[in-house]
Amino acid sequence: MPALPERLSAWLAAGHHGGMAWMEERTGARADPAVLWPDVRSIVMLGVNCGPEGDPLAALSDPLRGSIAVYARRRDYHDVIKGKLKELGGAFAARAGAEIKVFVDTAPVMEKPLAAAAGLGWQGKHSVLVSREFGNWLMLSAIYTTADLPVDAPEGDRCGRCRRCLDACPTDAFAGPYRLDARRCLAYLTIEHAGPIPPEFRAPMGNRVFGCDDCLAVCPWNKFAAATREARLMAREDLSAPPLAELARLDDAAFRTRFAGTPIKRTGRDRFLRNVLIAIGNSGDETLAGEAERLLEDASPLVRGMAVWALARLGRLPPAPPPGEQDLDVLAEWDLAKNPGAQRASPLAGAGQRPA
Ligand code: B12
Ligand code: SF4
Ligand code: SF4
Repeated sequence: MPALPERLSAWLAAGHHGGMAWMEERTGARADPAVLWPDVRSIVMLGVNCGPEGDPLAALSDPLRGSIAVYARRRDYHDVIKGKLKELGGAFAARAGAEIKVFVDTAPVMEKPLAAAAGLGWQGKHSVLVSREFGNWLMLSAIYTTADLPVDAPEGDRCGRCRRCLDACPTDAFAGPYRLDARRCLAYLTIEHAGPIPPEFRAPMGNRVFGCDDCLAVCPWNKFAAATREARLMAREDLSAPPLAELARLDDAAFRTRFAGTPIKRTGRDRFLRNVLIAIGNSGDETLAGEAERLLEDASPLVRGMAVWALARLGRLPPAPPPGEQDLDVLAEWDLAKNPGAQRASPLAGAGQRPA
């Protein structure tokens, strides 16, 4: 994959990774498997079908509920796939008399271009791997091995003139076909981004409280996709479209209990509540204003700040901050709510703006 080091460097140089500083580390190993493990001779790329049971975007049309990305409505795929990989890799290593290392998601491994090179599919214009058989719903993993294996032919690009994924993006996150600016992507903003979500992305977020599937769901190649048959990866009923009023009441302990073993635990309670409050603001439903009012007194400044935004959007913001409010970021939200034209004082302001 000769173009890979240059493409990774260009993505990082453009700042498209935003605050994911871990993407800047071990770039040599990420772009070249032989730097990660000098003894590697072959890579076996695997995909597990995580296809949804119904319309993946159905939850977007109910503003009183939170929309959670398909991959997160169930048990954490890292745990499920790691177990399968160890089993498969162990059996392979014993038979081949070779060494192996297994990876799913978290190592410096570029899983999409590797999977494309191995013939599992191609990277669509949204950059995700598309499979002719499974559409957009494969989760990827890798077995690196010292065994010399025959090489499969790569899959060619089958996007043609289609650009549905690019046009469907609610935040215009693509700098061009195949080039995602993560700073504008709701999957990044709702999951990886730590601080307040820049104001320009709050309304387009709608009710997405964890991740986003829009660019995947509109792809015409999903017509061949089927729901997952892996019982441990089937959607949990209580995670499919939970009521916002219920989510807004989670304290730390309740958050940990409810989302234990799922990908959602990654954000922690405060970041998740930040997202829930934005969804409440976007709901247009005043019956949810009481939840946001209560959270004006929350211990987390991140949560208090988004409660201000939600109440302003619902037209229910009190005339002044609670007397004890001293956090500068929260007070900046009050200023912004009272004078929508004013520049945010937070150092994170503009973090999501695409450079000219
Ligand atoms: C960082 C990361 C993110 C970031 C950045 C996403 C991104 N596109 O890079 C954020 C948080 C935004 C994210 C979001 C999502 N992610 Co993610 N993420 C990753 C991770 C950890 C690394 C990806 C990476 O290396 N990015 C660096 C960039 C430079 O690489 P790239 O995307 O391949 O970019 C290529 C193109 O730009 C291309 N290119 C550039 N110019 C040109 C020009 C032409 C002509 C061509 C052909 C190509 C081309 O070259 C680059 C190198 O191949 C991988 C796991 C892993 N270790 O690989 C999961 C992974 C990509 N994520 C995954 C998923 C499921 C998602 C979400 C769908 C989750 C959700 N529902 O909310 C969204 C999808 C958003 C999207 N459209 O990408 C899956 C994708 C599975 C698949 N079938 O491909 C992965 C593989 C995890 C896994 N183990 O399954 N993710
Ligand atoms: S995941 Fe959502 S926000 Fe991110 S690029 Fe795809 S459509 Fe856009
Ligand atoms: S929606 Fe169209 S352009 Fe995007 S990945 Fe699918 S086929 Fe390619």
